[in-house]
Amino acid sequence: MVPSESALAVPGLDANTIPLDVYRIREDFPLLKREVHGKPLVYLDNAATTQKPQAVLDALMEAYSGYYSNIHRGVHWLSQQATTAHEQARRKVKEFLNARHEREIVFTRNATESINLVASSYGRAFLREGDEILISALEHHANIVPWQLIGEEKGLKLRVIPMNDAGELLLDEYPRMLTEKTKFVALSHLSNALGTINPVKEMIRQAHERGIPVLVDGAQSAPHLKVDVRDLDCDFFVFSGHKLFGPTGIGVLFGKEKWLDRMPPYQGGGDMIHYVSFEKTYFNEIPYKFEAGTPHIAGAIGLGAAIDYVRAIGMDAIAAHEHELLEYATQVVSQYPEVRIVGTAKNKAGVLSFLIGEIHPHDIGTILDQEGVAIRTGHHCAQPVMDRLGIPATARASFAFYNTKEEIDILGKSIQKVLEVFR
Ligand code: C6P
Repeated sequence: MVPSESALAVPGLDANTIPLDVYRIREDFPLLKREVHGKPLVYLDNAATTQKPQAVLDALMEAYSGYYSNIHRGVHWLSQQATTAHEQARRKVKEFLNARHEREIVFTRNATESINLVASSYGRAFLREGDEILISALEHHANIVPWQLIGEEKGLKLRVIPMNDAGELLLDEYPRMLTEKTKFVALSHLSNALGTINPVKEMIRQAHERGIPVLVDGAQSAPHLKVDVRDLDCDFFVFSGHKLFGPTGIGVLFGKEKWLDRMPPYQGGGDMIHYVSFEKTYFNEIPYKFEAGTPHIAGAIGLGAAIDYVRAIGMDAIAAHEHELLEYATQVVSQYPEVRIVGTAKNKAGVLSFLIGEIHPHDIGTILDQEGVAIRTGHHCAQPVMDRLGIPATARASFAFYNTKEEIDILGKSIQKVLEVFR
């Protein structure tokens, strides 16, 4: 098959990317077949969470009905089956991210917990009063508040790389902000509020030139772009299973072995120990040192199935399809002079934030819902982004590989409805 033109237009994508068969793929998602308010569901809230393919639902069912047991504990057959499946999932995550070793993959609840783990553990071990942490103006609250918490405890200063009105970071400012006081950089890879893709590889290179470690918040990038933590050379990378077509309650922290080895445990309890006495406890090796208590066993297995699923489609094909949807949606909503797109970075992924005249985004969301169109409205847990742009909220359509151009046409017609209601 010949790649479509827009597949070729995506920066950094392989020109031989084969377009995906969206109508075939949709058959794999039971929920996409349902109706809402008597209309076919148009699910455009994928930045909040994603729908699950049958393969993930089957893997969950199989985990609970076929070999469910606690892991790392039992000599019995079931426990060994469950342990093997759980550790296989870790291997799939390792391969998905191109990490060097399974030891670098810690299972958490979600991206938020992964960032909290790093802020708390790395912060306690390595950060001192007066040190500075550098984040960006585009961060989700999950990559702001954990740093404020450890910052208050240890007397750290949070500094913020500014952005322009299009939602692009001011990259000329960035190297100037990396001073001898900067001891950690934490950056979102893809902004959930505006869709901006940050040039994290180059930003990591500049931080590393000065010996500063970098965490990448990949909550939005891992499901939509090909991620290679070795190529990025990031020290930490986090994402959530539920945004990657996997279950809720399972997340990932990738950390370079050299850091995870030296960082203290985040939580104490079972499984994270090697030996416990009342006098002293010896901790387990990584990654188990960071996985206290019974984990979300089926969740990890379901995430493994989701990774198999997206890899079978191909991350390049996914990125190309979503890029095409974003371009088409931008064109469709731009027909309405009342629509203002919020976030116009040159390098953007499948997030379209917009306003319609003076209409409150919640009203937009409510009218769209009546048409069967699910979008998110509000500040998207990125209030500083809204403050910077001088707006309280946006309406946000966010795309996944199972969305179609027909669905975007319905979004367009629904915007027309909003205009008619408020005219
Ligand atoms: N953004 C959105 O609608 P959790 O909740 O831990 O799975 O993900 C947190 C998170 C961290 N970073 C970024 C860039 C994110 O977008 C999110 C989650 C959702 O935009 C829910 S607020």
